[in-house]
Amino acid sequence: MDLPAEHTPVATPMPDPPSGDFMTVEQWETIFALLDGVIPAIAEASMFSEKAHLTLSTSEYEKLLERGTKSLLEAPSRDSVKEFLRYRPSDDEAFRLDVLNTLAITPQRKQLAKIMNLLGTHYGSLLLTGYWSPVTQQPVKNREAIIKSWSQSRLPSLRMLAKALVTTAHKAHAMSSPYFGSLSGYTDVPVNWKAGDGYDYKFIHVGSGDGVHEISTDVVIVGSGCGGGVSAKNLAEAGHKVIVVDKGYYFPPSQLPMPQSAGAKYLYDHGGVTMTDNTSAGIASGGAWGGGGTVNWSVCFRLQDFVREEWAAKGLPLFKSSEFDDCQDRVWDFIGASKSGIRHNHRNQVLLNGSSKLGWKADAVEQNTASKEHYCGQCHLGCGSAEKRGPAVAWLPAAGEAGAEFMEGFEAKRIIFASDGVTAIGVEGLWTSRDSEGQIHTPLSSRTQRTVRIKAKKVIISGGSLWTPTILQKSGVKNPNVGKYLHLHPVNFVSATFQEDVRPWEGGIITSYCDEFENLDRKGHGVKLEPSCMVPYATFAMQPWYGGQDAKLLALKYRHLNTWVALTRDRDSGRVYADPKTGEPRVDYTTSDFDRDHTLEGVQALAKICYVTGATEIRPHLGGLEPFVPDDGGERQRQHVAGKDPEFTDPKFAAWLKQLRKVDNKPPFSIFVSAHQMGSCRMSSSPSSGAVDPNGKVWGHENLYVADASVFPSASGVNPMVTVMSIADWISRGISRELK
Ligand SMILES: Cc1cc2nc3c(=O)[nH]c(=O)nc-3n(C[C@H](O)[C@H](O)[C@H](O)COP(=O)(O)OP(=O)(O)OC[C@H]3O[C@@H](n4cnc5c(N)ncnc54)[C@H](O)[C@@H]3O)c2cc1C
Ligand SMILES: *[C@@H]1O[C@H](CO)[C@@H](O)[C@H](O)[C@H]1NC(C)=O
Ligand SMILES: *[C@@H]1O[C@H](CO)[C@@H](O)[C@H](O)[C@H]1NC(C)=O
Ligand SMILES: CC(=O)N[C@H]1CO[C@H](CO)[C@@H](O)[C@@H]1O
Repeated sequence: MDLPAEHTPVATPMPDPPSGDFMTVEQWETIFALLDGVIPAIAEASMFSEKAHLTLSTSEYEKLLERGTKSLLEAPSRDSVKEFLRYRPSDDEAFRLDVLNTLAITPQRKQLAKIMNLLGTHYGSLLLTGYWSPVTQQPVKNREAIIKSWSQSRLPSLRMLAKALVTTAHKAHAMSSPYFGSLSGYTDVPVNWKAGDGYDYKFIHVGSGDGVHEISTDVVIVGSGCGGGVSAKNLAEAGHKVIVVDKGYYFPPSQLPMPQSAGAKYLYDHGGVTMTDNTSAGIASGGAWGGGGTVNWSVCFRLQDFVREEWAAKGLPLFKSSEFDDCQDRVWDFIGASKSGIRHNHRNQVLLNGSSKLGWKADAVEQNTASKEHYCGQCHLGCGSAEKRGPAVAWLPAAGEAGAEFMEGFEAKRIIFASDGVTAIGVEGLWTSRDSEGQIHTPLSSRTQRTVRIKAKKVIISGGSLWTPTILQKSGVKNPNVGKYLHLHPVNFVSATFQEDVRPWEGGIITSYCDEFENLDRKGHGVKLEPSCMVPYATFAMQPWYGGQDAKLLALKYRHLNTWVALTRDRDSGRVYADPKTGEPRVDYTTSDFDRDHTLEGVQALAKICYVTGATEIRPHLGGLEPFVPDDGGERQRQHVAGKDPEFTDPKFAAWLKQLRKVDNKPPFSIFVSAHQMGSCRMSSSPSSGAVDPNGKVWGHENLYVADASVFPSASGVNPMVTVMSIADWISRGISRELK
């Protein structure tokens, strides 16, 4: 569909593809042959070659067509479904490019190349697949069977390989397939899109030259996200000279939301997902101007009393004080958090309806949209309306009005200390300009790079919970608590299809939640149930795989699909450290048995909610569990009586739940994801138990502060943005008093 120019965002060009030379042409062909087995072209045996298609007998093929269209209210024509089934992703340049983009930044790409090499030989193939002929010469059917057998293999390395192939294929398909649009009606641009007014940022620009460029200010803030934004506003309004730097670049509302591939590239760290070391969890963190605040889902929660008590009991009375109430109130008012403009989409309504039918606590959740109805589900890729009052829209502009200065494209490399090694006097980093056209996709040769040193009386690190500890470690801050105690709020997903027209990409992403299970251990650990974002890659990259036919059918049902998360307040934690080669954050975190027990409770609860709201298929994202599909056309679901637990009224469903518990959510094979990183430089009452003191000052150092989610004493239990902002409000006001 062609929209008039004023109704579509300005395109953000992509850089040239990365080099694919970490694998040979043969190795690439082997990979794509395997990916054909994950998401195949499907066609009738009599008419198409089995080398390029998963071929079915006429009756099988007819059945598939029937299954594919029957669940759809406004089903596309048979011919268009056939065309979609015949579509072979690996023939599509866009699909191949996304696979290349993913693998080029995968730390394990060398290992992968070795395996592909082995598979290309007869003996290697025999060993790994049981076939003498390499996969490129096998029919698609056999390739599909090979991946199935790997995914059930007793060898963890083969299961991990299967998981990696499945995730790569699902993500690339969701990012690139034109059929999400043509069959489901999804568009990258929200309905009635119109760019809001952006703030006219004037970024500091440094001339080219060999030497180090030096700048002086009162306060330098590293990171323009939720913590940095609030700190900048407070300090600038108090009359101090402030410079905010971010490694990311600013994208005005006229460029937002971006199409998926550009969004993943420019708005997130590490192409959209940072994997933990042993691939047990994928982490999404914001990486553009505005940080996580540019991509978050507008959910506003105050820190709950039980968490405030827990933190106060750790020797941090701040959290029970009225001063902290004031911090939260100030933030709340400024971002305009409110429930009054909410219009729930299908997924949010199902969560409320289902909870009510089961007698569970659930409610609507405040949005930072200043009471405007903001019926848009694509903020995950940036918000074009500028209605959401995030750092780039609200906090930093206010700081700018008060005289703060800004620098995009500046990656802080280290903190500079005075000769005592204790007192911070600034930061040093590498600045990369835009090109002469103002673009950032062109090669470095067309842009200026310069080492810049920003001298300051106070240094605030607000790089988020992955980068902040990394920067401190690389600068020689020795406290071993720096980087420890990383919490992730790990989630498991549950998807379900519904008969009715869902259009899952529309409507506010999280406008409701269920907190019935938030305190499962009586110490404040448990799960919250929340809806998830439904732009195609966000839900499809995480789908479990039950073979090629199912993968194709599911994509066809996108318009009828909903996904939720069981979000765990994790008691246990992991660790962040700097990659010795790249200097980027690496994460060592595996959801503990204690915590994932809670996640699994949440998965079961979500499945019950889907059951009582009439889902036609329930699909927890746990590898190896077949979806629940009612065999009675939903009759038992319709007979469900409010207040009853369906586990005790429907034996079929009960048996399936039993299977669910048996399959379990053991990492790395089941899928955990995090959008909430916290605690990696935690606040403490003494240097032996944390990284910063109760004022946010790094223990053992002077003039050096942290103000972001990494100072949380433990997991917040609620979506963290408002808590980050409230703590940053507290810390930055303290710094301002000190400067005076
Ligand atoms: C997809 C998504 C949805 C979310 N939705 C919600 C929600 O609805 N509600 C909610 O409460 N929370 C939500 N969150 C979480 C919330 O956005 C984060 O908790 C919050 O942004 C954390 O703030 P921060 O200041 O710690 O870090 P961030 O906001 O992540 O900011 C860190 C900034 O520092 C910059 N930086 C890092 N290292 C360097 C360096 N070396 N040099 C220069 N700059 C650097 C980064 O580029 C980034 O811009 C969401 C997060 C994601 C990813
Ligand atoms: C992942 O790493 C952690 C910590 O190193 C370890 O305890 C865990 O067993 C690993 N998990 C897997 C599945 O390898
Ligand atoms: C939720 O419940 C209301 C009231 O019973 C009903 O009208 C509505 O259709 C339900 N919505 C969904 C999405 O289940
Ligand atoms: C796109 C989006 O929802 N951004 C929001 C993230 O969080 C901040 C903090 O309130 C909001 O102001 C942003 O609007």
